[in-house]
Amino acid sequence: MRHLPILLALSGILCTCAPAPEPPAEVPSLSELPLVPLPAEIEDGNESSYYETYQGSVMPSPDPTIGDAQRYLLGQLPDLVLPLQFDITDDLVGGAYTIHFGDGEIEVNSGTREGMLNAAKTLVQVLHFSGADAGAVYISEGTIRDEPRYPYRGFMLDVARHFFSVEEVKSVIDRIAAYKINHLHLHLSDDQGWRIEIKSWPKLTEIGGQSEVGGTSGGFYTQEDYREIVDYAGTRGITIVPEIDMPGHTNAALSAYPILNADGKATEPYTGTRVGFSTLDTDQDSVYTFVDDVVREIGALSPGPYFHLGGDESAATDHEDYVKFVNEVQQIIQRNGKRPIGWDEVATTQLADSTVVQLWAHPDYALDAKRAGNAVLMSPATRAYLDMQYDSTSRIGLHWAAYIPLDSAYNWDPAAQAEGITDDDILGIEAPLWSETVTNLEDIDYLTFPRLLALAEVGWTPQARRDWEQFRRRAAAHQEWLRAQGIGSYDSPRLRVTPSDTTASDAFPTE
Ligand code: TNX
Repeated sequence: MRHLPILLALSGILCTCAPAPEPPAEVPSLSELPLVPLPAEIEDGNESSYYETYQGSVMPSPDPTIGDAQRYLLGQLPDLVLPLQFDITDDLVGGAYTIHFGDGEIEVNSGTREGMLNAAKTLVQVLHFSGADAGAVYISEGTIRDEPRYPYRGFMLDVARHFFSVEEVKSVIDRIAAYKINHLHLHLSDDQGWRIEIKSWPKLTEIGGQSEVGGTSGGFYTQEDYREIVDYAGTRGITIVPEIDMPGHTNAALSAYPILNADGKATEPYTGTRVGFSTLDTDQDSVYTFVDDVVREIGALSPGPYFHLGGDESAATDHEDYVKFVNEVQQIIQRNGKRPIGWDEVATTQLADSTVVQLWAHPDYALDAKRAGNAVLMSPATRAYLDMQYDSTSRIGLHWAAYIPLDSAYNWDPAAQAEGITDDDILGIEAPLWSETVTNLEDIDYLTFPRLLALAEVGWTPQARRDWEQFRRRAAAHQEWLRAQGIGSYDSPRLRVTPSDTTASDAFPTE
């Protein structure tokens, strides 16, 4: 174990150092705190411990393994200085970390930047639910030993059907990072709009960026905007996954460049919500030049390993052409140094070794992917689609896959979605928010919260530790906290039921 100095240290900070106040009558044990997602293991001690907190500032460590976690904490709890020590412990790999509370000191251990950031996110919740915002704090002694079930926990924002500004995307990043979501998939193009500047094909945004669903004016990210999003996400532990949906879902590109179209004519901009009517001309060399330029430019702006090629609902492409196209595009992505991801239909092509198949509608295709030795990302529309309505009274959202009340978003196991697919085959889970009916941050919050909490826990917490009744109580505490932060979480009847109302699901009011 390499020890690094106490980092949020106390020296040099002026304090009045009053004696510790009497502990409150009840200090909740660590395992009673409403942490979401629930850590893998919590060991409660017998005592509670008093932590002096100070108003002050600290210099984050120059070592990013620790410094980024410290910056995250400072961003969440400005001016709160705690007796907190970060130690790099090489055997805690991936997202794993431990936090030990005792003797007036908090010790955080991890071997990675990601693990330290996860620890910081847990600490923010521990401190909040222990009342640390008020100043000094009592916290029960004990140890949290935590690691994620899956390495990939994602949220997808469709910025194509409706465009969302850089500021809105940053707000989304802040919200999802708190629940240890570590990938933000941006659906950057579709029939209704092209949202990212490509310098070698400028009309994509000059023309294709102007429209959106409903005929309101769209928008796009300049490459500088996109970089700003990538950096903002990165410092909060989130990797951006760019998606350019092809060969279908391409009307915006076809309206900007007639050369991409089989008949050589530009299409009209499209502002409706139909799918499956557009296709790139898969027979043309210039189409592959186009794809290569787009992948190269976006890839150069994206430090993350993935490039999502879409590949869904290509009803206007002959299957033979679809296979040829997706095969070629996987090669282009790999040549540009990235790992392809595609919606589950891409499993009908010849999968490249590294391609990840994202299950949304077809468990059979996911099984084909597993058989071919490829990893699967779980986004079953009936559980994980945040654009599905909670019930028939939801003010926005669709319901073609299902109504998804909160317990339905919680009560599923990614390893039980397709016969034969186990955790070893699963890279992680992702919760997509398609934006046909979503126009602003308030809409995003309404459909995302509290369901994202359920999905974050599906992706993080060991299946054996997950329990709906227990989650419901923790989620209710978060609902209150979200609201206090101005985040308009949907008022789920599932959270309004009092704990004495037992577990009978038919006791719930309709959602
Ligand atoms: C299906 S899911 C789509 C999207 C729509 C979504 C609406 C998928 C790969 N394709 O084009 O926006 O349904 O829920």
